[in-house]
Parts: sequence; C-alpha cells; structure tokens
Amino acid sequence: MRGPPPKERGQRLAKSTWYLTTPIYYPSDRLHVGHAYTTVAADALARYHRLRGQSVWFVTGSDEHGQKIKRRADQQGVSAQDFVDDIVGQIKDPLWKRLAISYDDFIRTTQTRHHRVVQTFFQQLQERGDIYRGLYEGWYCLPCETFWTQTKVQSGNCPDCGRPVERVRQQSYFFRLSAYQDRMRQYILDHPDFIQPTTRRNEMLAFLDEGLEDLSISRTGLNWGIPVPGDPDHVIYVWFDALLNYLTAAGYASDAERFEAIWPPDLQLVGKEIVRFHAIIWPIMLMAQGLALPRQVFGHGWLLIGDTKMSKSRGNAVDPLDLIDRYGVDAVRYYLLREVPFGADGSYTEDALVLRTNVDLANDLGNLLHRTVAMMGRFADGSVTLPPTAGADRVLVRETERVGAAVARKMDEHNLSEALVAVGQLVRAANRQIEVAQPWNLAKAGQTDQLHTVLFDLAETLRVLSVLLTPFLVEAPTRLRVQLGLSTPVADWKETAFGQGPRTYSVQPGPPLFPRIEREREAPPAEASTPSTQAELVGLDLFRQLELAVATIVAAEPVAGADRLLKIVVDDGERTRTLVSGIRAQYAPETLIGKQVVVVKNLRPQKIRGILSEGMLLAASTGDALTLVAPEAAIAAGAKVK
Ligand code: ME8
Repeated sequence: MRGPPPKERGQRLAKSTWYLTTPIYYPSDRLHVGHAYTTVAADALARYHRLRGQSVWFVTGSDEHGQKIKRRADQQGVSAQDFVDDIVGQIKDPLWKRLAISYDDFIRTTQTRHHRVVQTFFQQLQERGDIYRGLYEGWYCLPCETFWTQTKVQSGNCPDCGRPVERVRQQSYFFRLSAYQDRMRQYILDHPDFIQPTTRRNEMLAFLDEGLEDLSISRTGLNWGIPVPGDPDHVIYVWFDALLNYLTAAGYASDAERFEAIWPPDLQLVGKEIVRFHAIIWPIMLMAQGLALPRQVFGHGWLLIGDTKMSKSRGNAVDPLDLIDRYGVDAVRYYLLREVPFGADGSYTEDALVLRTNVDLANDLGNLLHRTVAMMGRFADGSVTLPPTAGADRVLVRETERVGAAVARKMDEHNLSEALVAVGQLVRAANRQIEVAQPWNLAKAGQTDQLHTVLFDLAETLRVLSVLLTPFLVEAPTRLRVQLGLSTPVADWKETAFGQGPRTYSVQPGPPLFPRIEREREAPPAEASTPSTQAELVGLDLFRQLELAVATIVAAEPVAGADRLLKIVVDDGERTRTLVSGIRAQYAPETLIGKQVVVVKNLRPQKIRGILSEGMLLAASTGDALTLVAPEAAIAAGAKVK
C-alpha cells in the first residue's frame, strides 16, 4: 500500500541561497579534463552569482561506492576505503585547488552524514510503499553502474556505452518508478526550463514515452555500499545512493534551517550521459518524498578526442594538471569555457588551447592592456583623469554597457561560451578604438582633452573587463587591475558599469598579462612554396574550404630585423587579426592604414619572426612587381570573397 506523500516541503519563502551542484565523480581513477570541464563551468557560475550578491551553495564531491570501485581496489590489493581516500585526496588537492574551484562543500558518499540520509530516505519511501522487495532478473553494465532490461540491451552490450553487460538474477529492492511516469512527464511539460538544453528535454520526453519500469535499487553479494536498513545482505544501488548526495549536502534530515534556505537546487550541471538519472529517476525520488524538484538540470555536451568521448577507459584522457603546469590555470579555464558552445559536444585539442590563449588572451586582451598602459606612460606621464569637456556619448561607454548587459544575460541562461564571446567583443572594440582615435596623433597635435578622454575610456574599459572576467579567470583580473593602479579586488557585479572606477587612473606597467605560448611546431618552408609542375584541377568544394573575406587594415609596422616583412593588423569584421606579410618593399606601413584587402581567414596560424600570423593577405605578383588584391569598391569588413 502506498501512503500519501508528505506535504510539499522545500519551496518556501525561506529559500535564500542559490544552490548549484556538479555530478559527484567516481574516484575509480584520476579525474581528467572532462571532469574539470563541468567543475570549472560550475565554478564560473558560482563566482558570477556571488558577484551578483547572492548567497551561493556550490557543491561537488565523490561517488565512492559500487562494484566498479570495489573491483579496482581489489585489483590493487588495497581496501576500498584506502583506495578512495587516496584518489579523493588528490581530487581536492592538487586538482580542484589548482583549478581554483570555489566549492562550498565537498561531499563524499562514504561520510556518515550521507549514510544517515540514504538510510532515512530509503526507510521513508519503504514505509509509504514506494520501495518493495522482489526478484530482479536482467543485465548490469559495470562501467555505467546501470541496470538494463532485456529489451534495452543491444546484442549483449550496454545501449549507453556499448560495452558488454553482465547477467544478474537476485533478490532486490525496487523503487516504484512506473507509478510516477505520468506525473514526471507532466512536470517536464509544465516546466520548460527544467531540462536544458531543449534537445535533452526532448530526449527525456521520448524516453518517458517508452515507459518506465520499476528500478532495482539494491545488490546482494557486494559489501561496498550502504546497507539496506534492516536487511544488511543488501547494499543500496550506487546511483540511488549517489543522487541523494544533493540532499545530504543541503542539510536534509540534519539541519532544518540550512535545508530551508538551500532547497531545491537552482542548477544541477551534468554531462549529457547522466541526464536520465538526474531528470527522471532523481526527480521521481523527490516527488515520492514530497520534496521540491530542482529548478534546472543542465546536460552539457562531451569533450571529444577526435570523434570519441574523452574518458579514462578509452585511454584518451588528458590530465588537467599537466595543462595547468604548461599553460597556467587561466588559459585552461578560458579554453574550456570559451571553446565549445556550452551544451554541445566539442573537440578537445591542445593546438586549439594554444591558439585561444595566443589570440584571445595574449594578443587581444594582453595587447590592449599593454598598449593602454604604455600610451598612458608615454603621452600622459602615467596618469589620466577624464576631462570635463568629454561628452557623454562615447563609443566605449556604449559598448561597455551593451556588453555588460549581454554577459549578464548569457550567464543567467548558463551560456558560458557566449558570455565570453560577448567579453571578446568589448576587447576588440577597445582595440579598434585605439586604431580609430590614434592617440599618438592626438598627442602630436597637442589635443590633450581628446587624448585623455580616449586613454581614460580605455583604462575604464579594461577595469570593466577585469570585472566581467572575474567569474572565468582567477589570476588575470587581479594582475590586470594592478597595472591599472587598482588595489582592491572585484567585489560586485555592479562594478561592470562604466564610470564606477576611479576618477584618475595612475598606471603601473607590468609584465605581459598572457605571454604568448611558444610551441615547437614543424615550420613550413619559410617564404617560398614549391610551384606545382602539373596543373591540378580542384573541385568547388576544395575552393570553398578557403575562408576569404574583406578586411580593413588598422595598423602596420615593420618587423624588426626582417627587411621584407610588415606586421599588419586588420579588422576582419569580427575581430582584429595580426598578419605578417612580405610586402615591405612595395608598401610603406603608414600608407596601408584604412586600405581594404582580402585575407585568408582559416589558414593555420604560423609564427613568423616571433609574431603569430593568423592568416594571409592576398597579393598579385610577377617578378618584383607586387600589388595587393582589393575589392573594387568599398564594402563592409567581413564581406565574404567567393
Ligand atoms: O557519472 N566531456 O561519475 P563520472 C564532458 N558518479 N564531461 C565529462 C567528460 C567528457 N569527456 N567525461 C566526464 C558519474 N565528464 C557518477 C555521477 S552524480 C549523482 C553521479 C563529466 O566520474 C561530466 O559531468 O563518470 C559527466 O557527467 C561526469 O564527468 C561523469 O563523471
């Protein structure tokens, strides 16, 4: 007999805290970049919400029971507890410590507080008839710790991971999932934001349409787990145990005041392969207990190596500590959050990490700071106040306001990658402003008010950038602020507003914010290419692989020690890009500014004389004669050439 659920708890006025969770990871092996991905994303969101003045409870942890871990410990000849203690120790320090994960609680399922909650919860459901005893006959996937019925198993393999499943036939406790199928479906329909992104929501609705069977939630013959109350031959199924960590960490059944303030979770970030556990089984467990459901389960995509998911068992896992050692924590965090649209799958490559760092952080952001601080030193003795003559309608004031609002909107939608795209737009707008306003000419012409307005706006924009980047980067914002002469750390998102900074900026030049990453790569032959002896025909598809676009030259200067080369900065409609081009004999740098040219955008970046060249200018040449290829009439930068 099923009793009535207790009255709805949790969703009360007392809820005051933004509660965010990551999955609790299996300490069956060292964690890899995939685990870091979820955790860094959660950390950025936690930092953002704290800056917004919210009280935040950010929980991560470890899922330590189950057959897989027991087997690993047995293989190594150590006790399961010693085995997990060792790995969990390393997860906390050095891994999360070096990635600067600002969690408020690290929950381990082997902790007494959790045992208590799991047993209490089990008993409560049992008393109401939602847990019953029966015979389980079916299949079990060990790597996924998942039960499968005959109909779901595909030729003896797990439908999720494709690995062989094991036959299981034993007495078991069951959770009455099937009784909640319709309510669960209705809940998803009534709460469009409950499962995000929408593709995952649709997958879950489709899964529910296939029908839910009651879930086996205990195992016999395994002693590494939490015993079923009153029946110690059974241990509670590892997923049933693990999902309850979110209740334990909120103070369920132990700290009523805290629980009222925290429950329910506002955001549960998980990888897409475990959305089913979080968006169907887990909410049904809560429904059965009359507890409020999480406000959102967000299933992000996978980091892939080639076409395959990065995972320890596939032997393609990348160690985040190794990346931090080589590139620094901010480069790693930035790459993870910026590179792949949040929610989608994306390839992990070290080349892309290096490129992102060099282009976005070293070139765009680092140079902006360097140029601003250097110009303030050169043209204003290092100190600038906004002159009273400055009008209110200035390009960087407008752009800062637009971007600040866009970043907040994207963060509120948990769209981390697009938030960073917006930040990049502000960086580029500021760089473009330098080229447009040409402070060096204002200085030469003695136009001090205009000069100081431009320099002040650049410094103020950089300050705003230090605030916008605070959720994402953990070292650079402070280093940036030191160069701007700001000694206080970022404390509030309101500081993103233009004009919230000091009246006077007194800068302190410092080392590059992000030194360029130099990597040994096989250099293609320097200047010449081998002319093809045989005219080969190419298809349109090959031609279309080239991204050709119109760009406007915004800066040009000779490359020291190379009498044929110019360093050219172009605006390609999306961003500025640096190109090294062998046209110095034909063009004086100052004559190039403002010219429109055609660039190849998707050429692999290449280091030439220490400068990363991100593409190529098209030029026509014969013998010594050379002329740049240009559009016949003016057209917006970024226009496609085809
Ligand atoms: O599933 N790309 O733990 P787990 C992106 N203990 N994210 C990845 C990833 C990849 N290649 N690889 C791992 C478990 N992740 C259970 C969870 S929760 C109550 C119990 C991330 O150690 C992603 O968040 O297998 C994924 O869901 C999680 O690590 C799986 O970690």
